[in-house]
Amino acid sequence: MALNCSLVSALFTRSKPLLITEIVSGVRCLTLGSVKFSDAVNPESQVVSRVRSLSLGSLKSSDVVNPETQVAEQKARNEDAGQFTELVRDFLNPKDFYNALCMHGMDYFCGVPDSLLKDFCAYVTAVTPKSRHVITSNEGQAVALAAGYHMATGKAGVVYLQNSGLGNIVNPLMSLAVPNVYSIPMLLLVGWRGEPGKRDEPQHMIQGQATPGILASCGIPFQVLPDYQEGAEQALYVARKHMETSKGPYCLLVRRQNFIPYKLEKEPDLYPLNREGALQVIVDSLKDRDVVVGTTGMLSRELFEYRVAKGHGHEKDFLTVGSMGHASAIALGIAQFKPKRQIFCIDGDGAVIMHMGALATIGQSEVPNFKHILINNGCHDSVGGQPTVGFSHTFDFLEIGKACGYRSVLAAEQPEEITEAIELMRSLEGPVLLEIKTNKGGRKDLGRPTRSPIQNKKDFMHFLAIDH
Ligand SMILES: Cc1ncc(C[n+]2csc(CCOP(=O)(O)OP(=O)(O)O)c2C)c(N)n1
Repeated sequence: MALNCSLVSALFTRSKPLLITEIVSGVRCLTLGSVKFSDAVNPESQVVSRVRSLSLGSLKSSDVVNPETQVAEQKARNEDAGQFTELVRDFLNPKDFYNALCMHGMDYFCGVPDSLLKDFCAYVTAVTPKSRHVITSNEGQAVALAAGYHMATGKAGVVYLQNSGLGNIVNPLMSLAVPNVYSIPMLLLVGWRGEPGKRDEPQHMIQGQATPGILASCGIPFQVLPDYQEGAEQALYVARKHMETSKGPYCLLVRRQNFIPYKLEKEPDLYPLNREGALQVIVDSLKDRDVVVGTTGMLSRELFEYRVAKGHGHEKDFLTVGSMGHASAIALGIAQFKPKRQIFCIDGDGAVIMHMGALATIGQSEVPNFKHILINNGCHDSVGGQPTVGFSHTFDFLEIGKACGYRSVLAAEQPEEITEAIELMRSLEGPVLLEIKTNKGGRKDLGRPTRSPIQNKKDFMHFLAIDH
């Protein structure tokens, strides 16, 4: 097949390559020394500050407070609290907590990054040798890895995850790690999204409420990780003692903003676009009846905002707000039963890697209208930018896609290449895989969908019902 484009840098058929805050500012109500209520915070500024830190709608960039500023502001409020120490808001330093873990003999780390743990995960990534830190494909794999580590060393590893990943660990926890089966001690460090009483997205609210119950039904003892160093050390002591005696997992639930910021060094940009730039080119290249399934994380939020900016409705897009790694299977289910429509799944590298078995299922399915677009930014950008294997020189999504049975695979980087590749995908028999490598990073002022998941599903089903 001759392609009149420098745009698609690689295209293969099956056999041969063709080409191609809640820092609510509420604590500052007392001055140092004599208590003067005249200094109490103006309630209006409190409201502004609250909106700045947490609005679920779209934010203006000027309204966004960076974490360092938040910490500095909070330190100032803490000073204002004076002798009212009960009003002080504490933070754990990732470094101190890391050192405390090591002192308790827990110096092997594995897991899937989480936004609430991002500063801790960033510190682990920065200081731990590769042999003692593995960012795993999914959370269940981390539990299994920690089990292997324990059997080889007799020690307990640290498994970190977001509570969204609890479902992924239930099987290896219950059939491998718990005291009544193989009895494997490990420390689970779980970011508690959707903690009751905190504002969060619908899927996190449900998971957050269920989190203690899930742990309890699995028989995993847990406590909330304190936000001050002495408390955290005490919790680690309890965890270690528990793991020594019961020889099973112990869990620390990590609340929002428990850690002060720690940032990984920014890597140089290698590609013409970032995820959002690539997504916008994709959306601009789609046709009216095309169906989109967006992956978990920032991508679906960017998609939602771009539809607003373009004056489109949202009915063409299914936003996979949770269910990380399952967008492609959702799209496959649609493609099988909507053969006249072109189904585009827009995926992320972390998500594809998390449930990479989906590539085998898709590759072996004979679904000509399934079009898979993978935006590979080499990291879990939505939760702090910790690396995936997506950019490794010895790893290749397109080769995997080919080996799984995708009819064609393509690569594109430049905007014109992406447009041309999507046009080409439309004419090719699926399943087709297009990889777009991008820079990491996104906007800080990204809003969240203002349509609920149920509204999204209803609109989307109406759109799917159009049968021509
Ligand atoms: C089962 C599960 N584990 C972890 C998360 C937290 N999480 C949300 S988005 C994301 C990263 C997704 O990475 P990728 O697919 O590469 O997309 P990017 O954020 O880089 O655009 C993670 C780990 C989750 N939502 N669900």
